[in-house]
Amino acid sequence: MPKDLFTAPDYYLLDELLTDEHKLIREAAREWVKREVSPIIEEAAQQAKFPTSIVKGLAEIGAFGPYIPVEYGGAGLDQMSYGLIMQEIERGDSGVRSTASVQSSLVMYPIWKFGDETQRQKYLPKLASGEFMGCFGLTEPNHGSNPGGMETKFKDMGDHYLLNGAKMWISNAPIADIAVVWAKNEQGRIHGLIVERGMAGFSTPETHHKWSLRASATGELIFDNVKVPKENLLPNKSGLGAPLQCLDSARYGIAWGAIGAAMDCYDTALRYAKERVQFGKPIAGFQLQQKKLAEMITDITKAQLLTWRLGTLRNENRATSAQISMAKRNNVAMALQIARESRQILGAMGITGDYSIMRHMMNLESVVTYEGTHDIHLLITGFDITGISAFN
Ligand code: TGC
Ligand code: FAD
Repeated sequence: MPKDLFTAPDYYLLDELLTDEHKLIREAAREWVKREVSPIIEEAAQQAKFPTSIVKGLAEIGAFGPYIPVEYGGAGLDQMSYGLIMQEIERGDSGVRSTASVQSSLVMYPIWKFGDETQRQKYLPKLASGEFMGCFGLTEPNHGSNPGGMETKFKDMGDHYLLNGAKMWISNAPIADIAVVWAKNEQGRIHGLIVERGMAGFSTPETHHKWSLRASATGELIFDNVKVPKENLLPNKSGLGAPLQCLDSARYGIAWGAIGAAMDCYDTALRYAKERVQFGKPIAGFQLQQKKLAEMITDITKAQLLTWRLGTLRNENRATSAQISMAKRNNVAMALQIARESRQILGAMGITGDYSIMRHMMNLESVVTYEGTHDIHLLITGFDITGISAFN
């Protein structure tokens, strides 16, 4: 892979809206991605291998629990900083951002928000340092967009719970030390349970042959009469709203992350278009290519503004779930469109691993599906503005 020459576009001078601390945090993440991710990520994706070497660095730049309080090992940062870190990581690769999203928003967040003090002390510092990796089991073979129908269940056996069922499409599953698993009790109420690797009857087979997120490990979670200690139930929130609240935090990070992937594709295509000569002049001089590039920077700028405002609302604890859905949906679709257009600007070179664009494009096919599909987020907006649910 050629040297990473990334320069971030800031067409509307949005840096002026950030504090010096935000810019320092972003620069640290940006430099780390250039140094540690860019040189190895293409090979990891080609080999379909999660690059374990990056775990320590992710912890060091604060990507594991950016907003989790320092007393639990988190970085104690605000929501804008969290977003900026996700943007920079996904500029490198959506799969690496997935690893960080899952660890932070889908594992540390529920333990912090819905766990008791013993659970927080036991797990959060180890997750923040990367000593423990976690995963989040909501989706099942028969229940993706409709997680409320889940079949995974647990039974109260007096001194422990007995867990049975299966989850699939679980990011980090093959490398996880713990899993936050959503399952129904005998009354049909959804609860979160912490399942640890090594518990008898618990296995995490890897999902192979993905054309997308190849540098992220995906797998199943199988529970065959797993005895889960009672102290591993998250006591402070139950019902479908609990996992959905975690998803709000992760979807917010994805809204930022998608901008990173889009910026990388745009920056690569712009540089290439200025250098590639056809018919005696750089292809950047042809109107059709300028249209593509001009529309890209317009769409990136709109997404940056949307997301900056969402970050401000999140910092004030005023962002609604529907606002987060709108940003996740808009920004991922925007990034996917930019990846496709950028790929065309590079012609045949665009399909090779010499450039990051095709990898981003394939990754974004997962990002547009997970954490709520493009269509589901549209229906969430539809529900929000009409008051009528079109889900069922
Ligand atoms: P519905 O009846 O609307 O809601 C059930 C309860 O949940 C509450 N609620 C929320 N609470 C917090 N945050 C949200 N975003 C919430 N949305 C809804 C709601 O108020 C209600 O509470 P209560 O007290 O009245 O019971 O639920 P529904 O069954 O009709 O479904 C709604 C729907 C379709 C929007 C939801 O289920 C959904 O979002 N589906 C998409 C599923 C999804 O996003 N799965 C993601 C799996 S994890 C993943 O993909 C990780 S990839 C990570 C990576 O690699 O980066
Ligand atoms: P389905 O729900 O079967 O949907 C199929 C199609 O039907 C979609 O286009 C959808 O929009 C549409 N559709 C469904 N319902 C409606 C409706 N009511 N109205 C209109 N259209 C509808 N899950 C986890 O729990 N944890 C993870 O860590 C995780 N990581 C993932 C990693 C990867 C790489 C991928 C690809 C997925 C991951 N997922 C994870 C699962 C992901 O969240 C689901 O794939 C997603 O929620 C969609 O579910 P589904 O694939 O079963 O699609």
